Amino acid sequence: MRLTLITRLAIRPASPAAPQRLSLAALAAIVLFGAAFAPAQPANDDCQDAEGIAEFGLFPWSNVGATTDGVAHLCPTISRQANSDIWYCWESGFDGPVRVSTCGQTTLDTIIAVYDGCDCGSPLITCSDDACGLQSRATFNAVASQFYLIRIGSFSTTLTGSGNLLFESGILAGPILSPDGGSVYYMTEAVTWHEGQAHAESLGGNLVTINSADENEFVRAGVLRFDGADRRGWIGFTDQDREGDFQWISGEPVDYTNWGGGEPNNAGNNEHYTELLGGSGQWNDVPFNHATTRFALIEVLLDPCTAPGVSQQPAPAEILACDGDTVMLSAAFSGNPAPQLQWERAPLSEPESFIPLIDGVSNGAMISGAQTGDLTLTGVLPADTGIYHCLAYNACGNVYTQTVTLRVNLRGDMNCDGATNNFDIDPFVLALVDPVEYAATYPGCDTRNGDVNCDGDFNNFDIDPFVSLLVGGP
Ligand code: 2F8
Ligand code: CA
Repeated sequence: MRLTLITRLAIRPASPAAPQRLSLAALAAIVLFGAAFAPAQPANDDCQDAEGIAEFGLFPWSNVGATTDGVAHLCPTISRQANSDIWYCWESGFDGPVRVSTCGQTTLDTIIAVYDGCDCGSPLITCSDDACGLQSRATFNAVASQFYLIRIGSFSTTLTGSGNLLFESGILAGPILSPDGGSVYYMTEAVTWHEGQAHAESLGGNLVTINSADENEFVRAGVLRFDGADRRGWIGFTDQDREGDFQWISGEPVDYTNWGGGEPNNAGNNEHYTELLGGSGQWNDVPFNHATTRFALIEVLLDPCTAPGVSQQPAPAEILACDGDTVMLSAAFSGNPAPQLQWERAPLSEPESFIPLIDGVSNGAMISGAQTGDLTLTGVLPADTGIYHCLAYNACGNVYTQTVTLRVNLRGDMNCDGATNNFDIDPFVLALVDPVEYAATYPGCDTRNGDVNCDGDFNNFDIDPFVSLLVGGP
């Protein structure tokens, strides 16, 4: 503006009566006046000064006083500069389609562009000119914690203004569970069929595959017209690979079609993508970038619920431990959804009486992982002797692992009276020198109680540790 005034002043013929001094004074005054009242340049006028914003919500902006610094042409569909552009660096907190718009948020005729990253020069993802009157709305697939440059400008080369930038989920409907429970549907806004398919993939699915008249009607009435509004929607049916050979982008077999009369007709020789008409429910082939917005009808197949199965059994089936040992039992399971787990224990004398274990101290052993695949018993004692198994359960069923019988011997308790003391000396010697006589004298008693050094064998190497145990030595 100031330059324009100076230029006009310069080319205006000077009045012969006006001394040069006055012209200079006038010029200075105008320059000062202009400087005082020129609109301030927005702090985020230039790309490198993009303002950081995050998450969904409304963000006020003004491009009054902004200069134009972005590339001249945005999208192939908009042969127009985003004039007086200002910049934001938006961090997504969302995985999936996101809408950024000025719709209903300004009276200025806007253009919006979205770039993949906040480095100036990041590649363009998408842009929008008139999506809702003269205002703009761009929908793109965002990844949580990723950054995106957002550029807002005027369509006009002279007009600027202010308003809000609205970030919201691009999912307009859904998830909507299918009647058979096998999939969920979503609807997002999409300008092209390919953008719609990209939205679908970001949600883990595809543009919808329709396998029956019932599904066609459910998608038409329950998804495309979920709020009653009449629309047209993209479905995942395309002959992009071979003219006339329509296939589902999901790869599912073609077992149902609902073409309108005379369709598909490949009008103009470039109709390779299919729309579902919200009124009749019939299908029509159209170009991928059909000028009027088509909404993306998306289907995400749900994994079928499966009962748990044991993929790793705890082993071995018999464990002999010494008191004080750490014992680990590991199991793994299949199943969808992932099953919940619970280790249980039954006494040897009542092998059916399982009691769930919880993390903490039980029978003297420190227990952890009682509700995970890995049960750890730290510092086991004879009282931890028992039968162990793990229960896995989900909404579709349950399964038990095989059992593991754990025996924890009391070191040196050779007469099996539950204590280690001097009364164990004679049976200890007897067990070493005459195991048969020992078994006859102490029926049910296990010579492995004599494995005091806990090396897996009962032999002469256990004598010194046994003596130490009795006298309270190391
Ligand atoms: O008459 C059916 C015919 O109508 C239009 O073409 C004139 C449709 N094209 C678009 O909507 C772009 C055809 O797909 C449709 O077959
Ligand atoms: Ca057609």
